[in-house]
Amino acid sequence: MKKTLLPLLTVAALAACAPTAKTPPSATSAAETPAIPPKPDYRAQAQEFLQGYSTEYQRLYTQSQEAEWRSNTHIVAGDTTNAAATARANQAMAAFTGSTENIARLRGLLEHQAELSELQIKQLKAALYNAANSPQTIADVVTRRIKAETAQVEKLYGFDYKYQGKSVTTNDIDEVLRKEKNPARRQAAWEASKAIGPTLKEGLLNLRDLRNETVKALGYPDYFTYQASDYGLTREEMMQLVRQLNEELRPLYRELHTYARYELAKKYGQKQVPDYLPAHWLPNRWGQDWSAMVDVKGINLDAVLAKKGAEWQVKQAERFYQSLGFSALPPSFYEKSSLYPLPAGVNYKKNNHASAWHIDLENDVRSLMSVEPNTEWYETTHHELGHIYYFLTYTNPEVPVLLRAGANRAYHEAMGSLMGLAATQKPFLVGLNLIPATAKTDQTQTLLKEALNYVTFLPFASGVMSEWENSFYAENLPPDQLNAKWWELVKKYQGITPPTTRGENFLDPATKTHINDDPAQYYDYALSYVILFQLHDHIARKILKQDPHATNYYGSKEVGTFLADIMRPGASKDWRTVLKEKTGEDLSARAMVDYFQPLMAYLKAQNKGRKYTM
Ligand code: X8Z
Ligand code: ZN
Repeated sequence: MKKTLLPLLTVAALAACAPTAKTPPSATSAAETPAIPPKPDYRAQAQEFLQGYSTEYQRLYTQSQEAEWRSNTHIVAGDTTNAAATARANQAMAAFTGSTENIARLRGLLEHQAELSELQIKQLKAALYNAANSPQTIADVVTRRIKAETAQVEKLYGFDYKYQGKSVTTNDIDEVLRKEKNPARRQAAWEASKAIGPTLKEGLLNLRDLRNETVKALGYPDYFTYQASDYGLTREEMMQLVRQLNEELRPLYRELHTYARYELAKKYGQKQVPDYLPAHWLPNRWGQDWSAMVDVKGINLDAVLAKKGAEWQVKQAERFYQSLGFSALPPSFYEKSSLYPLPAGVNYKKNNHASAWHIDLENDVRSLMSVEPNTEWYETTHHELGHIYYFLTYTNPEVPVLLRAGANRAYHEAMGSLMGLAATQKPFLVGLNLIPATAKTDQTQTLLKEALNYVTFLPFASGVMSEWENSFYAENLPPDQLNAKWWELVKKYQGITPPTTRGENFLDPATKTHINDDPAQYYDYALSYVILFQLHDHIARKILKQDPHATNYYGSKEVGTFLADIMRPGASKDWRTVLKEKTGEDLSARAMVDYFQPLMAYLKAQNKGRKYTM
């Protein structure tokens, strides 16, 4: 999802819960003792304030998103028109959300929480959280940050990747990493993908200072703490949570790591099995998803999708959501989205990373993707439509504009990833006639392929990414240790090493788009995977009464209702309450660990006699 600012507010719901003010007695006769001044009606005041605030917020948010959309879909080298317009729109937004007057009003009203409704308090807090990202007491810092952010995005998505002397897209590089067997060509592609890093270094260091300085004005010690506070957690609590998740998945990861080292050494004809996985051996630029390593006989989804085409994938994902009872996407989704790679020869570029946008916090929803017909984009399409259906579902009169967001950010990421998992399970594929019912498939290989996707992701997301950003923002990681720290973490958590020494002349973390434009919140994805398996476990066992490893959600209105009930309140309901009510559990890796447990025995047998290095 595009995670810029938080949502805003509609007022119908509030109006319903705000009691009418008792009219105070007005005139007093001169002879009487002076009347006690009427007690202020804070609920009515908050209501009035929120109404005006939300209308303006929504207007400015829409303008900012429209400008950002243009900046992300039409990047013309050397042309700063879009960047300037985006910076202007974002500054207007910042001037409003961070205005001294608004901050004072928000704080003033929050001093009377006892007299406000829960929904009002939530909205006021959301507005104050937004204010902390743009406090106008330090307007010059905010202005510089907005300019620096816009410039960084242009650099990031305007970069000309070169492989074998030719300009290539990141889709092209990813394809080489998924398919190429020659280690030298793999290494060249991997290195090509990292060439962008150094170009982003100065901008990123500047952004660190500006982001940290911005949030300090409202009392957050650093930007990482600010982002974690959106979950109601301190930085330390967030780090403790992600470290714990990582620990819980570690035994399984250790087996997968050992398995992959030996299998890939065989595949690339290497006699010596390395202790750590060479980064360029893996089918992903960051080693965050290894699933392309394994082909499951009988389920060659890539081949099926290649025949169906990219557009079919998007429509099929929509049909899946519709089958659960969600509406068809609004026609404007197809008219305004940018779903496929740009045609060859155009003189502009676009953001190459998938995202979903809630442009006006109403029904103008769009996705920015470069969908190609393959399994990775098939899952990503389901992921992005998850965001889109979340947007559409909490766009309802009960949810004030300021609370049109996920129960937390991880829920927003979980919905579509859950559907992506469901859309690859065998009974689902058979039900859609994508594979024959008679196809003989190996359950263990299927589970292995899934583990190489979901389990291998955790050390990257909760380990490398979260630890690096924590260190970068909160521990002031020195500029001459940025890459060293990255590779130290990659070795420790993922057990991966680079093909050659990566000194400080490189900046490999910056090759991950989120480091630049979705900062200090990558743990969202780690948490989302954990939530995803909690939801899936509940759906499979309690709703569908199916084995979680072999489900078919298609057409189940009950599953649709379950998911829509989570989506509908947006951020107006506490995320812990939602999970407890819907699954009976607190946040935990229990379901994820259980799901992959059957693989342990297989991997241990495969790895018998092999050297473990982690
Ligand atoms: O960034 C994304 C989505 C967009 S919200 C495609 N994901 C993470 C990534 O690509 O690094 C989905 C899973 C992990
Ligand atoms: Zn997402």
